[in-house]
Amino acid sequence: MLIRQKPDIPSSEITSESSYLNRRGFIKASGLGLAAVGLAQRGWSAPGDELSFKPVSPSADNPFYTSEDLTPFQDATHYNNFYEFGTDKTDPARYAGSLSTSPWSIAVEGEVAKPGTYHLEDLLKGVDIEERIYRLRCVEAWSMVIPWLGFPLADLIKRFEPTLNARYIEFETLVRPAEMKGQRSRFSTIDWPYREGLRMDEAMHPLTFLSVGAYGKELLGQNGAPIRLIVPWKYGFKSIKSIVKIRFTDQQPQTSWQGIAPNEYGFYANVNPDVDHPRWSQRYERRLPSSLLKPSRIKTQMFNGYADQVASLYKGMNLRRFY
Ligand SMILES: Nc1nc2c(c(=O)[nH]1)N[C@H]1C(S)=C(S)[C@@H](COP(=O)(O)O)O[C@H]1N2
Ligand SMILES: [Mo]
Repeated sequence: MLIRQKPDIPSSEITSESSYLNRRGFIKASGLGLAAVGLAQRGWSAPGDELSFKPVSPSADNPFYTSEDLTPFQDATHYNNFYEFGTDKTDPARYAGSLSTSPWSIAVEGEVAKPGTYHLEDLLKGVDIEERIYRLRCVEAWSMVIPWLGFPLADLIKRFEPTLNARYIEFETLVRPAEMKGQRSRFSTIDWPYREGLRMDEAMHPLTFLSVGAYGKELLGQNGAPIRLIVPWKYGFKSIKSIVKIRFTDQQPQTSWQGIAPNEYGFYANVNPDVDHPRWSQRYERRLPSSLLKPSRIKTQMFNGYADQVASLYKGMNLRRFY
């Protein structure tokens, strides 16, 4: 999957949004975007390495695309939530570099015909990495637009052959206090591992994505290397990072944030401007980068703008009760 970078592009430039877009043009023009070098040859080990991928098709009716401005790489990688590395927005960028992501494996458990522990390289063998430009909105009312790289979660789920009892799917993040500073803190509110879950139909929905990269490169630690979930119509906390376990169950899993404050963070967590968080409104969001002088305040959209695709999943449900 490695694209050898042309030496005439200085690496200092690669991180800016405009050069990312230029490089996309470059990749397309040279045909490199689809030139794959086998993953097995190199493992899946180096956050920040170039990735080859199928670029998103920029058409107005493509749900995997938006024409909104991309969040600059610097903001997307330096304003993060990843409590395993601390609770400050700048902690993940500062401390996630200590996480070693190779080797990496994912345990698959519960209601499936093919449980087991799978090496990430094996899971990714032969997988076509595609690009999707998705909004991600944090429950704290900021949002970003990020060119994620990855593949549909549904493609992976099918390979494990869930049984008819598999009504929900639960995810867990790595526990490794030696490399995750936040897990060593005595003041941590989270009972590790970080846990999240989806209903099976949400998990199988074509928008639901497993990301292994962003901005043309393998994910950086702070964004959830080596593999994290993206559920673009839900508040960001559902999009669990650095996944090491997937469990299929017949019962709705208990999630980390529900455990901390069930009246604030529901299981569904669908973005909904009409349902306030108990401590703040959800009507508006700050699109990063945002500052006091330029707050970039925009209206939050129902289901984060993905209502056409997902509203039918919740037909007949009281979205105030199932928040
Ligand atoms: N394991 C784990 N995953 C996590 C979190 C976390 O603290 N730990 N934070 C969540 C929250 S609240 C948000 S908003 C998104 C942020 O993703 P980003 O930093 O890549 O933008 O990650 C989510 N995934
Ligand atoms: Mo969040």
